[in-house]
Amino acid sequence: MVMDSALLPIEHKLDEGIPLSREDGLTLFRTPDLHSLGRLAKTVKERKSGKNVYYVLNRYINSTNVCYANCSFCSFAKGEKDAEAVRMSADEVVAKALETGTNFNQIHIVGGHDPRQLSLDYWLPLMRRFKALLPHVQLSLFTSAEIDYLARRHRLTYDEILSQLRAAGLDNINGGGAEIFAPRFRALVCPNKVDAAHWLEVHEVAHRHGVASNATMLYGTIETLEERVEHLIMLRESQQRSPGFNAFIPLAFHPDGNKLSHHGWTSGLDDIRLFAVSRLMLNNFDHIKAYWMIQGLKVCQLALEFGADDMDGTHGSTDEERIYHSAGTQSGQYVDDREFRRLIEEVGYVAVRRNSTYETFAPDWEPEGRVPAGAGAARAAAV
Ligand code: V47
Repeated sequence: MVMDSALLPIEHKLDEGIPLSREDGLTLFRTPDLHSLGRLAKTVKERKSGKNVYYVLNRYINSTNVCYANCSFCSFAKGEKDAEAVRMSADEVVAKALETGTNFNQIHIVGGHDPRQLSLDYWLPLMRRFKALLPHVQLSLFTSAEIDYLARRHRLTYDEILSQLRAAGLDNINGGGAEIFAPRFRALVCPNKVDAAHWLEVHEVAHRHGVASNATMLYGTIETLEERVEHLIMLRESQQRSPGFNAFIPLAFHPDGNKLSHHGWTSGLDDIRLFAVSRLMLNNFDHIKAYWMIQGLKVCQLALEFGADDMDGTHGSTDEERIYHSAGTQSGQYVDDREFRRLIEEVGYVAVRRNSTYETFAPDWEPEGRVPAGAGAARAAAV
């Protein structure tokens, strides 16, 4: 098979388990030989996870869209007086999570920099309620940008706040808020959000408290290839310092209704390349996630040939994801678990049900016992 000769020394390093350099990263982003790039990424991925492709039965909730960070890629954020502002009470969040039963393994909640809702008084009791009602469900809450906001608001160190969040049941921190770490990018696009050093520090402290996490990269706006590569290397070094990242998720820019709309959609080829390059650069990350709601089901199936080994969550049939739907995604809100498994098996992989920390379950696993209807409110009062 003919291969771009620039990829040969990279293939050698991959075979020897040598981490790739910045120059290698640029070569991977620039090679015209997408097929060889994909083959390398697939080989590396199959060394890690074989034919397994992971998915989670989860509930996805955006508990608030009130946010004053004012990031220019965002179509989701609203001011608190805005007619479209949504701010769920703790009871509403619990009721939403229980709406379609209890057979799920993760609750994924992301909100915004909301001065009212982003407070420990709201979150700690809510997390304890979830753990009392749904002990089998892992809490995948916040991005580290939200945790940084919470810490500053309560004048707590990251160590102090993460110890409280862990004690209340936090299992995993979502990977958002990373965007592109380069100071140039953050100054132009998200100047009011946690900087790179603090984003990484939140995750590193969390990992030391036994809280797992994910990492992301927002691509397709003003970032350079050098900035993408640097972002991946900073994540790799952070994982080296304080392991605990499970998955890396490339986030394709969605242009509808935000200040960066003129950049348009990413191409399918750029999406595929991102999966492959991140698989090859992040040798110390176990999983690369192709999140169907972001790149779409078909591109995510292709991504499994280009290094991804995870398709994220089914979501609940009454969930309403807002971040990507307000920015124009054509993906639906929900894929049932049988269809999810079919999508994975159809392209030659083995569908494996997991939770946030990648413990695995039989496809038909169900939690013991049932939460009676109305238990959310009744039990909540007691907790
Ligand atoms: O930080 C916002 C991104 C992130 C847009 O951990 C956008 O499994 C593209 O945390 N176009 C939040 N991206 C989402 C998040 C997440 C997503 C998927 C999986 C996981 C995980 C976590 O959404 C933000 C930002 O980077 N985002 N607006 C947009 N218009």
